[in-house]
Amino acid sequence: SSARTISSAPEANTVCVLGKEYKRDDMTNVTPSLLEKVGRELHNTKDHPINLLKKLIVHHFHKTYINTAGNPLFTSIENIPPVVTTEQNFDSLCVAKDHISRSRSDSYYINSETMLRTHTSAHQRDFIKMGLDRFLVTGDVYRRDEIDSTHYPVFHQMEGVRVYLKQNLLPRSKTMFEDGEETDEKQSRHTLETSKALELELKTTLERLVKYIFGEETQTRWNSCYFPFTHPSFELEILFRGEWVEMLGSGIMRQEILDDAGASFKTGWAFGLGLDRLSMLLFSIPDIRLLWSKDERFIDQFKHITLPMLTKENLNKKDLSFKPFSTFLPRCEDVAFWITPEFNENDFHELVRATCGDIVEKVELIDSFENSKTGKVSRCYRLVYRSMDRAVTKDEVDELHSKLRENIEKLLPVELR
Ligand code: FA5
Ligand code: MG
Repeated sequence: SSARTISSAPEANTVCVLGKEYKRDDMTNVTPSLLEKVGRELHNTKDHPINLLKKLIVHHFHKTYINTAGNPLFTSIENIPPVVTTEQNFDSLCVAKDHISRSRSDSYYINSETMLRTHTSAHQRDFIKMGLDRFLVTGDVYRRDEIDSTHYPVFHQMEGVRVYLKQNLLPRSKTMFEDGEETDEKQSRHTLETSKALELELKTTLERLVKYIFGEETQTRWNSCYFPFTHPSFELEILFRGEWVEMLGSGIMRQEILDDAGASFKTGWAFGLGLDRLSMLLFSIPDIRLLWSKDERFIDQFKHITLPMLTKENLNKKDLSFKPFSTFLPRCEDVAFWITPEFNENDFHELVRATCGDIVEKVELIDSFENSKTGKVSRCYRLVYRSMDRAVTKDEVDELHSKLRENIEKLLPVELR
């Protein structure tokens, strides 16, 4: 995430996104606070849960699908900026001109031609056109939504696409195509055999992925659903701690998309997987907003996690759970004293706990020096007062801290400064 995002003043007639100026018009609805998130790229942020999950999935595809020389068949594309044309996000995917997802109340527009992608599907056609047959595209996506513990206007998706020549899907059949009728099971141009073969490949691939992430015994179920760019379409849910959780949308790619990509003679399937909620399940993160935290107490908890620790064999053995921390502001107070040889630091910590309880989050030695004339040694400690569940008042901290000073004077072999 090297590009800096600067949001223009609302009255300016341009808007700056990832260093580029765009003309505002009557569709523009991106806000400065949203634009601050563009360029964060949590999926490319080292040690971030979304980055860990992305790497885990890419690793699975790379080791499972290889050619005879042992090289990965899927290309992973991870750095495509989220600014796309409305043509890429909607038209290239057969989304009708009056589909609700196009409205200003559902999507973020930079102007009437340019927007922040609402899904990674926006790149399907272009990468097929470039000649790729198997690829994954990971990126940040944007939708106008409320903010609560499971909804955020920015989240992350991984798109997966696989397209086939006849010899790779139906080597013994004469054709993948017919001039027929669309039914619940197939598009008009696909034979039923083609549609069923694609469905089987799609479902097998995705069930294998889920079992790799969550374990062999994971229960899954497929629901049929609707997307303008796939038919038939399927949604995959997994049973996680007794609850069915939606994991991805998928389906057989509309043949019109392949036509547009110059690949009419190929057929394919695609899926779009949400990374945010899955990473929350995997690491027991209770609130989606934590994913955006710049507090180092968040990212620090994931620094020790390596890919082998995330594989199914290890998942249940290792404790990967996120440990909640307070999001209230801290109040810091220092205490300094001259110590004697009898002073023991653990006794001091114990006294802090006995006097103040859990409200002291941290005790840190911030200064220590020896007076060259008297030979006395001074120590200064910083106490961080903070509660897990409420804002702590200044009066409360003042009272506790003076009580602590009293107790130090009374009970420890030190002289307060
Ligand atoms: C899509 O975005 C389709 N582009 C997926 C697709 C791709 C279908 C290719 C067919 C072929 P949907 O809006 O359902 O579909 O989102 C896909 C996944 O993203 C969901 O299953 C969910 O895991 C995740 N997701 C959707 N909305 C949110 C949200 N507000 N917050 C977090 N995750 C979300
Ligand atoms: Mg959905």
